[in-house]
Amino acid sequence: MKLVFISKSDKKAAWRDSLQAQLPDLEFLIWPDEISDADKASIDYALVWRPPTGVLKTFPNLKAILSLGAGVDGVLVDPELPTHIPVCRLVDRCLTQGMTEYVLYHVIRQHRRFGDYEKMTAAGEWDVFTQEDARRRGVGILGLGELGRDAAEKLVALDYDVASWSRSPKDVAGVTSFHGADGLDGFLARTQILICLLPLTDETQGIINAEHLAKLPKGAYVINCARGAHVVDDDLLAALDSGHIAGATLDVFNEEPLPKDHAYWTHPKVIMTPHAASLTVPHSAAEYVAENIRLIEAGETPMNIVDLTTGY
Ligand code: NDP
Ligand code: OXD
Repeated sequence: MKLVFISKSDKKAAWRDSLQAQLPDLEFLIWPDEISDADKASIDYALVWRPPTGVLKTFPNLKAILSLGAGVDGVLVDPELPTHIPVCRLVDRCLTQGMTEYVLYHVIRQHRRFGDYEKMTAAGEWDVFTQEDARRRGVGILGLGELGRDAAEKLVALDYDVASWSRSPKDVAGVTSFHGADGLDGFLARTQILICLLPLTDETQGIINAEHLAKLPKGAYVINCARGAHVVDDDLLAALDSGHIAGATLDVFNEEPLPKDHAYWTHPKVIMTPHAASLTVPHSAAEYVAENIRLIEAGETPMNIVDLTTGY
């Protein structure tokens, strides 16, 4: 069995070791250095992150394309993507845990005004803010999938007033479910801290725009840890500058790395991380990838096949 690894990741060796520990018979070949044209027909699986356009179709006998990330926008963007084999998303314990840590940290930071305390300390000021009740803090999560759901459940455990917005209705204890286009306005109206955990698709691109930001209550806070293209940057900057939006935590950007002259770098109401909200951890993600390969080899359906019509 042979797998081609197509990614600029600096964790190639860790992936090779972790996958071969799970699947000792697997030959792990790194594209392009370890692949000759003659090898291509013998490759069974492609493990990929943002593969260059047209590369996947040069492997004629793939059984599946396995994504190194939860989001597959960087795979589906290829107009020559082979569509007769499954594309599988990554769902992984460490990826979910990392995202939940990120969301909880930034929600609590905003709710308890720890950012304001940091600024006061730096300015040598002493003051105490009112402590708000988490039960009165409306936290809204766009996307209640693998990542959104785990974050929602842990926010509920901390007593926040949590709502979600998804395509289909949800039934998660303590989470008020909104869904579909008709549910969006009601969701936004009660959301003081907005978290985006949607996949990037034609339907969700630009969803954090002037119209939707205006429907959030004044003083709302935005956390985007999904994809940069969910946000219309000029609209978010205008809402921050008008004071309608109190601040934003941004992990992902329309262009990555964020250009050095972008307004976000110096904006006093923006805090940023470099697409690091949650990273794929090879030793744990390899268990999931190996299990998917075992399923396919056993003639069974792999987990988390992407629906190419909805794009996630
Ligand atoms: P899932 O596919 O499990 O969940 C997606 C959720 O979004 C589902 O609840 C789905 O609704 C909802 N959704 C999709 N389209 C729409 C729509 N048009 N309208 C309303 N709801 C919609 O994804 P994950 O939770 O695993 O991952 C989410 C995203 O997080 C990834 O796509 C990726 O972009 C991002 N990510 C970012 C990372 C980072 O470090 N910044 C790390 C990992 C992921 P329904 O349930 O009804 O289908
Ligand atoms: C992912 C990511 O989609 O890392 O997994 O962004």
